[in-house]
Amino acid sequence: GLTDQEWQKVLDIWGKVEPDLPAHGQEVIIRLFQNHPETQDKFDKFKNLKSVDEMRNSEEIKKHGTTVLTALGKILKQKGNHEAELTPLAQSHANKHKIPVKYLEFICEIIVGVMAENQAAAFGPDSQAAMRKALELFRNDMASKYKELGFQG
Ligand code: HE5
Repeated sequence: GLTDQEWQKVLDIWGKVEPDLPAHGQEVIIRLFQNHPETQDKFDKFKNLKSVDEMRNSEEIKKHGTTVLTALGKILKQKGNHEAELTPLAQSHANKHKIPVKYLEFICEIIVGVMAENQAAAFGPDSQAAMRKALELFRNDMASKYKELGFQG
């Protein structure tokens, strides 16, 4: 788990991201599709978007990015006691959307990267390390749920 100090760092930096969630979310999804094109195939809605320009102009991408980061923020705020928030997410991502753990790794790394660019001053090495730990905990717990559900993600 994380120490109280580490959670403090995670929630401090998240507080800086939150006012600008749609911009961060949009960037995260676009970068996920650019860096890992196979992830785009999981989205029926977004499969047809070819260029970065088209992605930037898609309100749906911005909306989905906001949805993803809102869900993640709710989980982070539980400071590890996120069972109630995680369960429905694991169920839908395992059973319905079929999102491998590897894709969760991709998106988490991109989230850290986008935060580092947009919040350079506030997101120092110790904050980055704390955020990485929190995201690792999230992924590990998702992976355990996947296993329970029989999804070899
Ligand atoms: O599952 C839902 O609610 C419990 C539906 C809305 C939702 C989706 C859908 C939410 C809240 C999240 N995702 C959240 C979330 C947090 C982690 C970091 N996601 Zn999600 N997703 C949804 C992730 C990570 C992640 C990685 C990848 C490749 N996710 C995906 C893919 C994905 C897909 C395909 C969908 C459903 C399609 C959709 O809503 O398209 C607009």
